[in-house]
Amino acid sequence: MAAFDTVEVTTDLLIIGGGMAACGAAVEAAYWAKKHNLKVALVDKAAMDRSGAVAMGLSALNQYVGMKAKGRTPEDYVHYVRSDLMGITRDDLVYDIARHVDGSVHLFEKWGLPIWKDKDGNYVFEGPWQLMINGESYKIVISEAAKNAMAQLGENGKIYERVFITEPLMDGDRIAGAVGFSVRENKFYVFKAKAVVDAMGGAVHVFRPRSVGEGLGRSWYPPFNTGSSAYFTLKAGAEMTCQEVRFIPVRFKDAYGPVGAWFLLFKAKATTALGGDYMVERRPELQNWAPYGLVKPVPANLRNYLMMLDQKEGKGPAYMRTEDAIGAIVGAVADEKERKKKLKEVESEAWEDFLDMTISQALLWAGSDIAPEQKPSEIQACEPYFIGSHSGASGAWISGPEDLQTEKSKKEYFWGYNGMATVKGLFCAGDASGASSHKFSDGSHAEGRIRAKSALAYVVDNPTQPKVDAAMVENLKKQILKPLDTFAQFKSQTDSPDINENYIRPKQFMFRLQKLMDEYAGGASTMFTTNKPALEAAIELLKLLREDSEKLAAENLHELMRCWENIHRMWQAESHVRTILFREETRWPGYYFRADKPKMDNENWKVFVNCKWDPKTNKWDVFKRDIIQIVE
Ligand code: SFD
Ligand code: AMP
Repeated sequence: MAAFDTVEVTTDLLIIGGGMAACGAAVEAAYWAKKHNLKVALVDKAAMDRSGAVAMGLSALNQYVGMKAKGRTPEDYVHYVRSDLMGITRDDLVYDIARHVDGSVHLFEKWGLPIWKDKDGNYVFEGPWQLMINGESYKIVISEAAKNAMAQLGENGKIYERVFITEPLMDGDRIAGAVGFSVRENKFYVFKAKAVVDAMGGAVHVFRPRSVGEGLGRSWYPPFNTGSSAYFTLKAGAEMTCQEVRFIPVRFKDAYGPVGAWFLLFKAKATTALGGDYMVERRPELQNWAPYGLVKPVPANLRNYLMMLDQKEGKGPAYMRTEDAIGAIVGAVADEKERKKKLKEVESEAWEDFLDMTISQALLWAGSDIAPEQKPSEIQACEPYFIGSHSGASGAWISGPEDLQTEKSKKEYFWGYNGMATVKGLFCAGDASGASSHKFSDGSHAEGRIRAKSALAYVVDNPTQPKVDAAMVENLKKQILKPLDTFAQFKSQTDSPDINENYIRPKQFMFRLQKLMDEYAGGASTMFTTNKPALEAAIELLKLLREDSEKLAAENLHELMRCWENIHRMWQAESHVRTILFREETRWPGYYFRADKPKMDNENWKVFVNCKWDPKTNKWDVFKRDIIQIVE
């Protein structure tokens, strides 16, 4: 076995991840930890300044309730989220984030994030709930605040970067910490904690991406988030929810530039190649998805679906009519000099939208001679992603806040600590927590703050350090480092290191996973369509893949991380396949279609589908949970 030092860290609260939710958790944890003289450790697989989904920056804060500025209420936000998710949402969780999110936004501004203002000093809204920002350095601003807060704790606040967390540590039914390894030096980390906040983001590259060759890593969602959140909760034995609710964004083709600013701020329309506006021409179809199809805005999956209907009839590709939108904005200005000024202003806003968060889209525009004021740009549905914080909903099933529960919901939605999974001491935020969509970057930060506060309340109430069995840790260490040994043992038995009957390298393993998910579980190549036999075939193939995961091989630390990323993806995949198989209806056309159950069935399926893997029996359980309406 390769020589690895074991580094042991004992803390009260462990925050796993360094993204939006984790940074929010760090800020709040520092406050409560100082008050109670407790220790906090944060661990990120990357460098916090540029880690996670916000690595490149963002161009908007997508959740701003505007309680003071607009007089809106968290109830209003719950209504929006509920219909966008076709009725499947936890009112208590969405409400809780909505009542705190404005606070996070105001903190961001205080920390130096430039939010657009109009001439009267009011925030510029992109759409009803979204604020425009100059967001290239968004993540750095957020990470700096988290680091400053942790520094206030002195020796009691520690940040570990470039440490990849692989497995949870358990003491019976209580979380006891986590283990992982440095991606830069031969060090195996054992974090012992009384409570853990899981905030490792969602998952991409579970399905075969549209990008090929050198472009392979290009996807909308960041390639660094690989299903670790879901793996961690599943392996801890926690209940998951909405694992079927994947997200498929429509984006500018090939470089995945965002469309929100075009649709909402610039009021652009999209048409298919033959010129029809599918949102107008296909409107009668929305009746079939009532009541949700009839609300405004039309739910994100139905917007996708109407476009896909045109494409299925061979009317693609689809185009964002950027030239018409810019023409309309500029044309509305009467004075010629002012019109020219307006054109420059809109052009620069259009380019900045990409430069703020998807730089490669600006490069693609430049490289393919696209001037948005002159010609339209192609848009396309991406591949499926797991991102519970955006318009998907996958994640752990967590306890809600006590004060929002009704008598009925309290029995189902509350078990002691706000945001705790069904495993004691394990808290989840951001993409890691389910059924609370549309929290985006700033709502995830707010949720992280909420979680840290209740996780530390849990620590105060449960001050004993859980037991960690040394033999179990040693076993985990062997298992986690095994791919390095496998490669070292067999590498000379081939003249091509990629092809070897004794092992499989992580990239080939990932291709196998993506191919089976794409072909059997409703990927892009099947227009997101699947059915019962196809899903059953996927489960069989996943079983074989899991057997072969024992033979993963890693040449170095970086590849070792790749091995574990793909094991995490595989578990995310299995929970997804089992859940879409269980839900015998099509509720989110545009995200996926069950061709054998093509209609929405509110009578039987207006429920959550939850799942759980039992660590003792190695068996999956998939079951229904009631939706309890809390907000009228
Ligand atoms: O509009 C491990 N999102 C947008 N939100 C907005 O508010 N405005 C926008 O403009 C947004 N746009 C957008 C968005 C996302 C993406 C990918 C793009 C564009 C291209 C959504 C938000 O970004 C998202 O909701 C939040 O970031 C979610 O926060 P969180 O904390 O759940 O995830 P994270 O920020 O990605 O952080 C994850 C962290 O975990 C680390 N990590 N650490 C240790 N061990 C492991 N095994 C780990 N695995 C992962 C990561 O390094 C990271 O620190 S728009 O275009 O849609
Ligand atoms: P996007 O860039 O697609 O991630 O969108 C950013 C925000 O705008 C998200 O809150 C989306 O749900 C919302 N959005 C994008 N396009 C539309 C649209 N056509 N109608 C309503 N909301 C939209």
